[in-house]
Amino acid sequence: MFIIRWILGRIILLLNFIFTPAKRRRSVTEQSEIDIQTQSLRLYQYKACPFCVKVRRVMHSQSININTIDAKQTDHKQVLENEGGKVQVPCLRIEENEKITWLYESSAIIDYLNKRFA
Ligand SMILES: N[C@@H](CCC(=O)N[C@@H](CS)C(=O)NCC(=O)O)C(=O)O
Repeated sequence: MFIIRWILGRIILLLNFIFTPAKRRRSVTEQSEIDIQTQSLRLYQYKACPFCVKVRRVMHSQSININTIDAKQTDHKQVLENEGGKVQVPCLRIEENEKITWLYESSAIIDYLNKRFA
């Protein structure tokens, strides 16, 4: 089972690499404004999870630079479970006005990114 999942993960990464979407181009000023806003976001993810790849592709195509956190690492996984509520990726940690929100579900994350940055 582990081997099959590992192979599927590599295929997903390969296809993602081959069909990398074009990156959105913004003016330097506009991009740096967005980069400032995205500093307060963290994406908890697994490298080869298809739902995480889906979110990362949107980030790439919209030139949204968000720090990614490897939730396979025990310490990060524990933070996700204790603070977010469950171990499920992708999960977007949003820090806004001293309030932290943990947004689960790839479609909800993509909606949020599109509404805020696209
Ligand atoms: N409906 C969710 C599905 C997410 C999902 O199933 N993620 C898997 C990884 S691909 C997960 O977090 N599983 C829990 C675990 O690995 O501990 C979404 O669209 O984000």
